[in-house]
Amino acid sequence: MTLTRRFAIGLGLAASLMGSTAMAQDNVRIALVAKSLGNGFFEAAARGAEEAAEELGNTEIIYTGPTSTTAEGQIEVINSLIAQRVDAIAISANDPDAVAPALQKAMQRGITVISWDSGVAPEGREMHLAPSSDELIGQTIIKLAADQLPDGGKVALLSATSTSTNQNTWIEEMNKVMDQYPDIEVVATVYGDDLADKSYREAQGLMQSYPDLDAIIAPTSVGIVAAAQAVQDAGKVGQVNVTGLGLPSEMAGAVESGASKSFAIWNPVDLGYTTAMIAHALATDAATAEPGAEIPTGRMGSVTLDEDKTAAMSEPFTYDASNIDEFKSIF
Ligand code: RAM
Repeated sequence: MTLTRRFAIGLGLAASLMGSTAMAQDNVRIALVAKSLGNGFFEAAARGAEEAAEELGNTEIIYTGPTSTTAEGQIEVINSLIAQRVDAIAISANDPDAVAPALQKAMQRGITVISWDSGVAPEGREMHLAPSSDELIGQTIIKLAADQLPDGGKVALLSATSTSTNQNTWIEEMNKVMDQYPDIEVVATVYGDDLADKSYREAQGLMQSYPDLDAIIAPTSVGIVAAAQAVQDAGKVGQVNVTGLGLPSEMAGAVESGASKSFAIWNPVDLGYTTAMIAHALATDAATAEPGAEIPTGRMGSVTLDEDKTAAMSEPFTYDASNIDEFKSIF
């Protein structure tokens, strides 16, 4: 090889390296932060975010989160994302307040910060995307239980973590309409922390403490599956109905066994897709997060921010034996 040729190859290599670096720098890097990894709900949302990235082009989704559902774990993740200088952080928070200072630091460094699914306190984010109206979700979870209890009965709540913004808000909204259900008594609220084994043990504990329990309402996709398994293992199918919020793909067995008569959820793929679209629009200054702003969201249309800079998506959909087969392969 001649010197000239070697030089030419060297130049070419340098140019292509520079080219790829420039391209990588041009990419809009959006971090989608889950409450924890290994949760099918967040994995489905990440699929939606990837779909948005493909449509947008030059966009990279960094799907990440702690291994356990703690605010401390999320703070570590946020700090590492700040160090990586991502363009946007979209987080489903394990605690609305504890993660706010780290997110404020991110915003100070010019990173777009939004919350989705489980909100961050207003000072820690530019806006929040809720999957549906909180009132509607709260009303839906108690109605699902009540519809199976025409003569009333005892129900217990199996939630996620005790600091989880979304579950706490939904339970609050549920409590506001309990006067419509005078024959239904909520006997306990326990926390499975969105961990399968803890949720399972908490469900077992509920059945032991309240042998005449009629229903477990789990407004968490992890808790509902664990509760249904606990009911099946305790031989209480037909006695304790498990309902709340879950994924058809994960609840198909529970509906088949009869442990769950019905449950609800919104489309997590659409939620992740919309989150990524919004994060991209804000990070590229195509939109600004301010009250009244209408932010375009690709195939989902657009969202409009309210006074708290929160937008809500569609209504939750109910799944039961009549339609679960249709949806179990989708999410
Ligand atoms: C779990 C998480 C998530 C919630 C769903 C319904 O996966 O707690 O935040 O939205 O359940």
